[in-house]
Order: sequence, then structure tokens, then C-alpha cells
Amino acid sequence: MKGRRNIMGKRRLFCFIIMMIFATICSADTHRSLQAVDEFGEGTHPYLSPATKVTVEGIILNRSEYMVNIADGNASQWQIYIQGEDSDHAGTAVYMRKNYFDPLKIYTDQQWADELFRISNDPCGNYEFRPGDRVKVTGLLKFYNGKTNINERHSINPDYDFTIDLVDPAAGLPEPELITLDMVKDSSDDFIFNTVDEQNPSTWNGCEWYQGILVRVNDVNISAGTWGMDNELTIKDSSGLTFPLKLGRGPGFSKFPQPTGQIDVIGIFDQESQDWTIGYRIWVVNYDGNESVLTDNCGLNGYLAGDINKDCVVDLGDFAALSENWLKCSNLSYDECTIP
Ligand SMILES: [Ca+2]
Ligand SMILES: [Ca+2]
Ligand SMILES: [Ca+2]
Repeated sequence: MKGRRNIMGKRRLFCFIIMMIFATICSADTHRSLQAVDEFGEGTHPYLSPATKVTVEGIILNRSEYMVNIADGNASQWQIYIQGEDSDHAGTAVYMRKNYFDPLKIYTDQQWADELFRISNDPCGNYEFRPGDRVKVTGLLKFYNGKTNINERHSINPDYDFTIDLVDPAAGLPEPELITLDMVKDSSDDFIFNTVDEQNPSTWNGCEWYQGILVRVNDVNISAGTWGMDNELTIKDSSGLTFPLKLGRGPGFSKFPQPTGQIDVIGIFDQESQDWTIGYRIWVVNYDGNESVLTDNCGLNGYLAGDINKDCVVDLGDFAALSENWLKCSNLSYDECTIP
């Protein structure tokens, strides 16, 4: 056991040194600067083309398998959203695909499984990422359909890999930002693209301002669309403004019927459009059947006692976290800390 601890300790130290070297090579960036656009909605970050990797930090918003199909043969995809914190008001999608539409750009099944494992686990600690973790993502940028993603630029060459490192496990999901539809739609029910004037931050509003953020819309009803996994719905408020919803692949869309009447909605503010000034939607990746808020409430209403890793299940994963610190003291002044 002691030998294993030594190995783990050396591995962590090695990882730490590698991360420190890496941190000096890749400069830290913000989600806001990654998502900056011009008047036509085109990304303006200086590293959209150069082979220069950027590093951003933030909170994981979703489980990949609840957002895209990660087991669909060569069409398999993987995607998580990372939201910035404090003044870094934006979020970035991190994306990978098994088949990049070219015979020389297809991962084999084993390579794909290895890549999924690599990006789903912290390289330093045998830790599987989950929503609410604070992580650092380093990778190349690519502008696509209105937003700047971190991805592999459609290459299976390992030089194009992105990496994800754990900063704080279970830091918690950000509080969803409450918006009303008149902040993102005008009186003609058209999208308000962008009112971000760099010189005048107090006026910032519009869809670009909320892109990549976990948002909440209260007191709306579902006015169109078909309920079910991967489907699209429309919500409408009391003034008649509407907004598209994209449903994810979470099991709740099959287990529970569509909520009826007036509801609230919590999801990720997303954009997907070849016209970069429209095509916004709120992506709800799962539903827990609570009938009043269309969302997966895991983490938004607190956690069960004992749910140490905050995945909304009390199980062996929590026990492992407890065992890791068993009999350790964080305050050596306590008498208990002197007990061998
Ligand atoms: Ca955009
Ligand atoms: Ca790769
Ligand atoms: Ca748990």
C-alpha cells in the first residue's frame, strides 16, 4: 500500500511539473475573448487560424452523453460546455468527432474509446469529470456556425489533441442567470444579436452576451414542437415572444411526459447557424420529471448529505472520496489530530 502511495505521489508530482511547464508555454485566456465577434457575428480571436493552443478555465456544465451521441458508429460525437466565472461572462463548447468526413481522418474504434477515456478523466488523478467540476482546457480554436469551439480542427493527429485538467472537483454548477425573452428577442420576435459595446459594459445584452451561459427563463409555456430526445420545442412568454429549445439526450425525455402549463426552463444558451447573427437556442440536456422546471435539477437545489462528489447519487464514488481523507486532519491544533 505504501509503495502504491509513493507511486501515486510521484505521478502527481510529475503531472504537476508537466502542468507548470505547460502553463508557461500556453497563455491563459478568457471565454469572453474566445467568443468575441465582429458586427457580422464572425469570431475575432487572433488564434482562430494559427496552430497556437489556448487555455481557459471554467465549470463543466453538462455530461457529454446527454448532449450528443457518443456511441453512434463513425458519426459518434463528444461535446461539453465550459462556463467562465466571475467577470468572464461566456462559455465555450469543447468538441470531438470520430469521423471527420475523410478516410484519413477516422479514429478506429479503439482509438475513439481511448480518446473518450483520455478527455473524460483527469490525467493526474484517476478522476472522471462531471458537471460542476472546475477544469482547465487547453486546445486549438475553430470558429463554426456562430461560435468559437475548442476542438481538434478535424484532425486525428495527436498534435491537435485538446487536454482537460482538473482544478477543483465538485466546485458546483454556476447559478443559472435569470433572463427574460425581451432581453434576447425584439418586439418583432427576432433575435437581438449583439449589443456588446466594449466601451459601455453596463448596456451589454443580447444573445451574444449570453452565449455559452447557463440561463433560466421563468413563466413560459411550450407552444410548439414535439417532446422527445434530440427534438426541438418552442417556448412562449405572456407577451408572445418565443424562443427555441433544443432537447438533449438525457434519459428524462423518455421517462417523463412533457411538462404542461406555465413552467420555468434552465439550459445552456447556444448558437448553431450559418448566419452568425441568428440561430440561438437554449439547450436542455436532461429533465428530471419535476413538472415545474424543465431541466435536470442535479446540483441546482443542493445535494444529499454524503454526496461528496456532487453527482446526485450517494454511492461508492463518495465512499472513495471519504476514504482518501480518512483520519487526516486539516487543523493540527485539535487533540484528535495527535492520535496516531
Ligand atoms: Ca455567436
Ligand atoms: Ca485526438
Ligand atoms: Ca455521489
